[in-house]
Amino acid sequence: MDRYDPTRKDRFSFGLWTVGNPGRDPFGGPVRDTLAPTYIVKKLSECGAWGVNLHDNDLVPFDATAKQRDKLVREFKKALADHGMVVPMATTNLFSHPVFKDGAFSANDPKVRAFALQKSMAAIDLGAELGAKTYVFWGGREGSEADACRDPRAAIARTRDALDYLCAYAEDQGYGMRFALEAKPNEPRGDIYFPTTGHMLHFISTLQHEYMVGVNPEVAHETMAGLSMTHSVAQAMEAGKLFHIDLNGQKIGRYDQDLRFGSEDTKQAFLLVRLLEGTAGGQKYTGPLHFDAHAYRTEDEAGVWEFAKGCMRTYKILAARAASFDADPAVRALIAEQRDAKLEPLLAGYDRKKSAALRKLDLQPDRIAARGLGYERLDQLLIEHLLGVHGG
Ligand code: DIG
Ligand code: MN
Ligand code: MN
Repeated sequence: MDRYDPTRKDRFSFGLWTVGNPGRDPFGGPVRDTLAPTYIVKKLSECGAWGVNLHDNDLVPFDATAKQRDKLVREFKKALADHGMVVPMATTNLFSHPVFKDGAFSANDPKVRAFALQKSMAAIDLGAELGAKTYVFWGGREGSEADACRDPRAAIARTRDALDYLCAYAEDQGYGMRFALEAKPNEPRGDIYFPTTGHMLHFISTLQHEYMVGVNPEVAHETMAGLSMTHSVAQAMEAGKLFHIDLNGQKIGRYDQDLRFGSEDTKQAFLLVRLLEGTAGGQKYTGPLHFDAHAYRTEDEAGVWEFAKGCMRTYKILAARAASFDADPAVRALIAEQRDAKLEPLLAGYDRKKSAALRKLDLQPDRIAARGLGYERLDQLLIEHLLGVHGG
């Protein structure tokens, strides 16, 4: 045991599909046995995780009878209780069955859209029964290759209709759930609608129940779009819309790798953890820390649990490094230099007095331009804290 070993209070969670990933990929079949959901609960608990998430069909097979469904749910609930685990988040698989080959909520065929609503309501019922308070929508098939197949505005309108419908359903049932929309730019569709967290944040503002809808940004997906995950998450936090987060690792310019958290761009992972943990003094994220990732295809089952422990340990190590970075007096001094307590009040909240005072200032732009900002020193300190040269 050391200080980086995960505990329940760290709020780490994994989807059944993550550690249960059998290692198949578009070019090869599974390399690992399928793991039973109750076994996954036991093993995640032993690894120190707090929660386990699921798509409906991760637990209940697509063609299960009501009786089979109830038995599976009963056994799963017992495993959760036996191993002290919770279900923070649930979601619907609207992408595996061929019926969704042209999308689910945005599909041209209204029978497909009807089936997607039916399946989502049943899955929301399951999530509520398991205690999930966050419900994620990832529209993996909501997109196109032959883009003339539908007006993209129709896709937006249909998705809005579906989410307004399902928000009303969840409220009508009194589930007390919040919805979190997850963006991805492409894969498995050539282009996916609502490709980034920014697109989702605008879309949420057009929903009837926008107060109960937020986002679930994923590291790999924002990175695939060539964006800063940290900036996407910061905008979601600033809007009060970071309802959930999918943590993993990703190399830019690749397919969705869903790698172990922190295993690729460690500096970006550090900056993301620093933002989430609020070590620089800002608001802290207090929701589930979900690792939507899976072990390398090279791994056996033992490797899967090493993967899970690595996700959580790296998060805690980066959190400790961020705390030591922001406690470093040299860092605080460099960041403090950017402030001007006298001038800043004049820059927001227009009124005539303020603007008259502002316009009178002799700001001397050339003198300002000549000043060095010390960011090389600041970033070098970040690298040195990250590499363990400073701090605990
Ligand atoms: C993929 O990134 C998606 C699906 O795995 C799931 O619907 C969602 C929840 O984490 N992420
Ligand atoms: Mn992904
Ligand atoms: Mn995800």
